[in-house]
Amino acid sequence: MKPNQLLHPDEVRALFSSALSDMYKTEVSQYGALLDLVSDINASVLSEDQAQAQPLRSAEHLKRLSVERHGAIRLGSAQELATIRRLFAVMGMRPVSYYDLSIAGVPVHATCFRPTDAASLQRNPFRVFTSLLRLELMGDTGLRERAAKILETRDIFTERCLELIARSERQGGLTGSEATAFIAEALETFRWHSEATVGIETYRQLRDAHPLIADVVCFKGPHINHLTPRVLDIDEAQAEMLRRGIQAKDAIEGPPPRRCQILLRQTSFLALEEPIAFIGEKTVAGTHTARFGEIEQRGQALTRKGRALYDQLLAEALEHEKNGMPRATALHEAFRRFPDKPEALRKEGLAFFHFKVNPAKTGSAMPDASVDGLVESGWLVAEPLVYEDFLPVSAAGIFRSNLGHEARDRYELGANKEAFEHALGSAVEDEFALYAASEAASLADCREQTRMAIEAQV
Ligand code: OOG
Ligand code: NI
Repeated sequence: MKPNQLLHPDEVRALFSSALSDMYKTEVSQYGALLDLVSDINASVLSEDQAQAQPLRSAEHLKRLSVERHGAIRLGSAQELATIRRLFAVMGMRPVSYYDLSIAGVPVHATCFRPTDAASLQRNPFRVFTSLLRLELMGDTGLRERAAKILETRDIFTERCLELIARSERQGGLTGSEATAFIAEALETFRWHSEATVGIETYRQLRDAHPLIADVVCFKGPHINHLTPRVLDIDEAQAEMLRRGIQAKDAIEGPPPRRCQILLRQTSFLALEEPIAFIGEKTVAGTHTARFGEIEQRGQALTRKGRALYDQLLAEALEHEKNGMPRATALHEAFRRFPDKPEALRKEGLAFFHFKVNPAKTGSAMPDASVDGLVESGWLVAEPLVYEDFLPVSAAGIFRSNLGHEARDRYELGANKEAFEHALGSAVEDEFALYAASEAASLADCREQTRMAIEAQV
């Protein structure tokens, strides 16, 4: 490669994701143990469960699975969010979806930065759940103003990082050596700091208001708080965590176990209590809990209609749970009404698919039939399209189980997508539109392939 040739953003993202994973391994030893556990389970699923393994067997998909991670950070100000958007853009990651967690008593709203086109997702699907603290939800105005003042004085990006972001924007990318420098500088933003920027009294007051506020406000930067590998069998992962002495949270978030996996199921182990030096009139030793481990299993993306049904059934299950039914039974009961066969998901328009031409049929003209007709006559193979996003109720459950904070009621002020997008400096993308476009592109590819095969014969 020529020294001044620009690297593809997918390449920068793959390098960054791997560097972040290496840094986190040295910071949190349990993370390494989690990666081992997940790779053991994935290997055994791939060798034993043919049905699950089939669509994942292709070399492409396996490559993606072995590097697949998501992380999470929590930011304190509009300025920080706007700059992180520019930082992630260098790596081809764009903000998708708006998540309001105030409904679950967590004073943040969020988006997910991720690659959006199929080829980039395939190369490296690294994504970061990025939340912004909503100080306006704090009742105590005095404390709110103090928190805002503390946040105003910090700069979570290095000078050099800001320069390289601007350079990438000017040049339309970074060269290999610039990308190496950029990754090293960007890692500084995600690094853990064992020294707080405030004294222990301030920390305690903020933590009493909400542990999340203390986590965001009292440190030099938005330390990455978990990195999550993707597992193929989360029930097995949950059992194995307990067998290996990892203290997993008591229930898996998301849909119940099913034949056709949908959306996202997640479990985590509890946050670590870590030593911190609090800098006041004199330095005081204390602790802070923020970082935890998480594992996820990704299923099929749902259409708007499918998602509405999911939300409705989940709400019903939570209602049963409130009335004393165990979570697993409540989910099982409620989700009886969610079809669990690929044909039903497709025919009822509940889920998105990736279509492929059946290799046995290439070379003859594809009939001009409906998609259902083409699948039924064996022309098209419908594979599930992977869900690439997050679920707000699950995310709130993950937040809560790791903040050591009792569930509180929703905040009075509800969602405020406009304020979030204003802070971000752009609109967030609509996940449903992205899945629909991806499905449509796969169909267009199928038509193009059969057309070309026939032309080649003539
Ligand atoms: C983010 C929690 C949400 C997920 O996977 O849903 C999340 C956080 O604790 O900052 O990571
Ligand atoms: Ni997570």
